[in-house]
Amino acid sequence: MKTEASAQLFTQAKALIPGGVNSPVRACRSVGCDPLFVAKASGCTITDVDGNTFLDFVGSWGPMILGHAHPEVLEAIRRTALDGASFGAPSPLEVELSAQVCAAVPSIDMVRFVNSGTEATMSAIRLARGYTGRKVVVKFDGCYHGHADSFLVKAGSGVITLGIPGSPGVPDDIVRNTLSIPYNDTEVLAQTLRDPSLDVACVIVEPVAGNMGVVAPKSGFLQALRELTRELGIVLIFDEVITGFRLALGGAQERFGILPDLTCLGKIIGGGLPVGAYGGKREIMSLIAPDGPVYQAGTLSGNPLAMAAGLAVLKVIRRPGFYEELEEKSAWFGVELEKIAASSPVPATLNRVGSMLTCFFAADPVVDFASALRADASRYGRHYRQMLAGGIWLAPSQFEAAFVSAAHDRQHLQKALDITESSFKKLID
Ligand code: KE4
Repeated sequence: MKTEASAQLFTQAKALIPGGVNSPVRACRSVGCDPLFVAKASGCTITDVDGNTFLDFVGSWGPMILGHAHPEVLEAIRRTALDGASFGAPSPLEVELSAQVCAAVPSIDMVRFVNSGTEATMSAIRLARGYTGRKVVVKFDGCYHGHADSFLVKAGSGVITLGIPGSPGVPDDIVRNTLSIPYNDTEVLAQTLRDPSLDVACVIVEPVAGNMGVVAPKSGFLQALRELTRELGIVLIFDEVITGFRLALGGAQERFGILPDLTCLGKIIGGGLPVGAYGGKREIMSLIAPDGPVYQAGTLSGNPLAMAAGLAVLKVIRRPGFYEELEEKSAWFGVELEKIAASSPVPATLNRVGSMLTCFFAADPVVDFASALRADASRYGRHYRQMLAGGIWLAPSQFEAAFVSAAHDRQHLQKALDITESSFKKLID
């Protein structure tokens, strides 16, 4: 595979941008190769600057549920751009998108748009602390909520991929007010939340974890979380930056029937443009400035281009049968992958929820961070490189999700299965 143009760009980039990338996991450090630079993408196909094409199962880490360059999304951006890109003043599209988000997500009465998932989650915990007057944030090992100081404690995604224990630069008193406990462990959860020495403001959770690889909530885990936080007056925050509008129109909270107090969104609602959002009960959201004293702001928040892209995506995913079709092909793909994993010469296990999935190179089920860390990440690196050589674009980390989009058809998925099967056979040491 020709990679000269990518290599040249990477050399230039490394002199200008830390690691040559604008987000660490893209550097492909954990999968033992240099990153390929993307020239364009359409549907489920990505083309790099050397002209190599790949079937994309990263989807820009989740936003591209429709596939890339969807005509209705492009037209919405093009048309809106003709009237200006950003005003720093209210405009109609943000009212329209907020109405659709509030109508779609069961727990959201009011919503505030920001520019990234990190902004959404950092604002949500500030709001929870302001609402309760308490300090401690409880998160779960292996979950990732963006790079705000409070979250870089036993975090997933790029933090674990690069083996960064936490992050230098995060003051101890910040870390002291973040408790990270095992995902799916209701006993430790109850002990922690009931500990009288802790003044817990909120619990933030990925209702389906995507950042240690995909890990589903055990039966009763989310229910226990909801009941305990309600009993103890703790704000329950669902970080649905990945799962929002992915697992159902109403996200994981619709799929599992558990309503949090606050929800964080991102990725899909921006259609590929920078958008995050946080929302929830009116009683809590009304504390946000300028209605209330909890401050949060943003120059480009709610900008027309991003709102137009998000509206175009929601218009497509709200069409009858969209989620049923996505679920049906993802389920078929998952069953076929499980068959390949079961007959694989090396230990492999598949976790899938809806159209998000991870193949762990592990012999035992992966149900939390500790079991995810027992996966063979170096074997995943070999698999990654073999899949890329076969034309399949996977996440450059064992601790991420792969995504099926509306643009993947059975032929695309069958090709991915064939390449996966041949890659597994070559993983024997
Ligand atoms: P951003 O600030 O990257 O938009 O969102 C942070 C975030 C918050 N919550 C969840 C559940 C997330 O998954 C993320 C970001 N996801 C990662 C990939 N798993 C972004 C990819 C990257 O860091 O380059």
